[in-house]
Amino acid sequence: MSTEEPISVLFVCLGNICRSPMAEAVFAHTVKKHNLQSKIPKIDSAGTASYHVGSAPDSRSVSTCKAHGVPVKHHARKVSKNDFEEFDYVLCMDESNLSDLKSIKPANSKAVLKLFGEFDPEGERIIEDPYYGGTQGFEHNFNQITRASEGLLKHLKLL
Ligand code: WE7
Repeated sequence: MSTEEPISVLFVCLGNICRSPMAEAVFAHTVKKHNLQSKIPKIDSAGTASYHVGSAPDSRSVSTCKAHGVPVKHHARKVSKNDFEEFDYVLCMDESNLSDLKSIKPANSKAVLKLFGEFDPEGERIIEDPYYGGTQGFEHNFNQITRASEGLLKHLKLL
């Protein structure tokens, strides 16, 4: 019998419509693939900006995920102080997200706040904003997120 506590993970980007819902979907799909849902039962995403709250993910994120057999279902929400109590890991995409989150994180929060790209075995630390670029940016994000998802599970000693 396992004695470890279940782990919860929150992914964060700017608007919560491109990178973080993709990360949520890909990581959840990876967790399911390895039958680890009982170890990581809570996976969500949020944005640092309120601009898109309530919106569905960007159609380019949805089609990139769909092309790789990964379902996406999310509505944008804004990250809150409380997320730092609710989640063990708060993983973001770029240095701007990281600096915004550092200013929100309560001093007593034990959440691990990091760039998701820190878990990429290829060492690509920044998952860049694809919003004003072409579809290849989304494809590149998808590949980074796929590698970092497996890397995170290895870090957690679940693979
Ligand atoms: C983005 C974005 C992204 C940039 N998703 N938006 Cl226009 C705007 C204004 C405030 C907040 C948001 Cl979220 C948005 C729409 C959504 N990934 N990236 N905007 C972006 C990129 C480079 C320079 C400036 C911005 C606003």
